[in-house]
Amino acid sequence: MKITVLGCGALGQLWLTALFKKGFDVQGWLRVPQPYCSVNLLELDGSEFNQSVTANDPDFLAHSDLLLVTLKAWQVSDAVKTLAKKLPATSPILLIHNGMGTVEELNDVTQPLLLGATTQAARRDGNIIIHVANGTTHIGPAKHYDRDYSHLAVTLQDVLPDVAWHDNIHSAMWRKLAVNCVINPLTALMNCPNGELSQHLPQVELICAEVAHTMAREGIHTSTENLLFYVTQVIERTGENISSMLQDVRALRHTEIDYITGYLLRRARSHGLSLPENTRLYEQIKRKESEYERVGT
Ligand code: KPL
Repeated sequence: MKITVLGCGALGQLWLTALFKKGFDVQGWLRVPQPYCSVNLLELDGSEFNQSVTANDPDFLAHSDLLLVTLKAWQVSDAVKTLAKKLPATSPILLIHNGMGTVEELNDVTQPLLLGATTQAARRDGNIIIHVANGTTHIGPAKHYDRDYSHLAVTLQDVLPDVAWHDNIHSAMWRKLAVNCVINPLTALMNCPNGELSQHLPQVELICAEVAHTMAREGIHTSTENLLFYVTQVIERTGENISSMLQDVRALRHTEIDYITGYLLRRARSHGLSLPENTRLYEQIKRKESEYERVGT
């Protein structure tokens, strides 16, 4: 099985390593084309994986059975549209990123789209990627397809466990969205590790209530208590983590806010709902981003 991994950041290198070690024919795809991408991963058992992997080979792409996309949400649409022109029409594209809304941007893509939400944790430290914690990757079809792709979960489970298949992935995506709507903007604004949010539970609850309200309108069964319980568990389990949004803000990079809180607000608006707490957080992050993006241009 030939697999192209689009995006060679922390999550991309984690998958490239796992796929390579299992003997898959794999290549990376970098934004700035290069014939090889260097994969340097510090694994959970303390061992290091250093390997140069083929990259940006259009012929390899044209024969790939799967395109695994590990880019940031805001990079997905342009990059996938370009690669989809060369990928076989029947090869699925699996999108694993924070937030939602990229599927709507990829309406013209003919390949089947699969969505993934993961709790695998990896971060960059200089030139090395550290696999911080194992987790579960939930995957499933973005739309209804006549063909069944659940065999992919079986294949990927053997590569980087755990991988779970969902015929209806949307509730898993929304639960992850709830986590990101709470942890990402709050930690980015308070400049703190995830665990510190356990001291701000009233605000966490307000955000969860607004997400639960919107989810109910989307037809997804949940409650504020249920989301609050789930989100506080993630806050505890990832207590030492610096969230991806805080990392982006510290590095003066564009954040995924438009696909996290922004997506939530767009869905809420379509149901005639207003979400004051999430709107405030969204505006604060956009303001922060525009301050450094204006300076950078
Ligand atoms: O997904 C994450 C992120 O940082 O983007 C969480 C789950 C919040 C872990 O830090």
